[in-house]
Amino acid sequence: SEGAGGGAEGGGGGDTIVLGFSQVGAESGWRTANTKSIKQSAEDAGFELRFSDAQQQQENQIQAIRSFIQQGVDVIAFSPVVESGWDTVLVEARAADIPVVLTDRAVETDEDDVYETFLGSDFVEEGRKAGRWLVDEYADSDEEVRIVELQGTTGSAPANDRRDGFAEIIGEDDKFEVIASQDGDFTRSGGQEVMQAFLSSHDDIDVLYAHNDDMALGAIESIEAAGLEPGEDIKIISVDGIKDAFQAMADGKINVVVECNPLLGPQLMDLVEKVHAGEEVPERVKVEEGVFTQDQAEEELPNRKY
Ligand code: GYE
Repeated sequence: SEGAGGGAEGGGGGDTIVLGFSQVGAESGWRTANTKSIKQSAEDAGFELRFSDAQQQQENQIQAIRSFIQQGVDVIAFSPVVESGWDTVLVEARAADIPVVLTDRAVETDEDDVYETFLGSDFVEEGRKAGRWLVDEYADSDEEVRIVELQGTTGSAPANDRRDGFAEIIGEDDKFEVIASQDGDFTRSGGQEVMQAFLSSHDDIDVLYAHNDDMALGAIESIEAAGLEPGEDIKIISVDGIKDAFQAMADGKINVVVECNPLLGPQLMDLVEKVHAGEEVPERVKVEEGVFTQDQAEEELPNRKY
């Protein structure tokens, strides 16, 4: 009854769980795979999904969440584009008694009990994995290693955490220096443009650390356009593990990819069902992930699911 209507009393009370989901956008291969996984899993679970794409704007997400509250959906899930600025709308959801599940990215909040659980990767650990690869790679050299960093969206959890985890590890040895670090917004075009700028202001870049594959792939275009060999003249570390990045790794253009799994749909639907039923769920649910290097790329490529 109430479930399918989509009117002001669209949610709660019907048999079908109505899930409002606010997605960040469609900025990367990771995100596309994540959206697909969420849509497919909602369908498989028999939920009614109300899906909203925020085009990477926080105000669009806040608007979508308010609209879900007004519709009276059963559960709200969202992937917060940035970490801060959510308190008001989260308090509104709490006041409406609608459970909230954070997916993929975390929030910073001073409020208690404004979300049930956070399902997502450990981005600090991903940054550390990137740093550990680099420390290993240069273990036999005392020379300075000059690094440029393509950061994800400013203020987003993965950008903050991947920066911090990486800095923590390379900070143990003075020879590593991040000579430039800038926001490429997790997009190919962002990566391409910022890398071009890096290349025009520095002629001695040893390593690129890109916070995601799309930016790394965009940067490769700029590196090649500058007459340099990606993976050789400039070593490239990336995060996510989309197929295109594995292809680039098999081609020798990316050196290492730290995996970040976007296929969160099944776990998310499981958590949604539980919070809807009022069951206890862990406050934090992490995703298991690996690290892949060039020698594994060819063999791993056909196994990649995103
Ligand atoms: O790494 C990037 C995407 O939040 C983990 O967002 C996600 C990140 C992912 O745009 O490709």
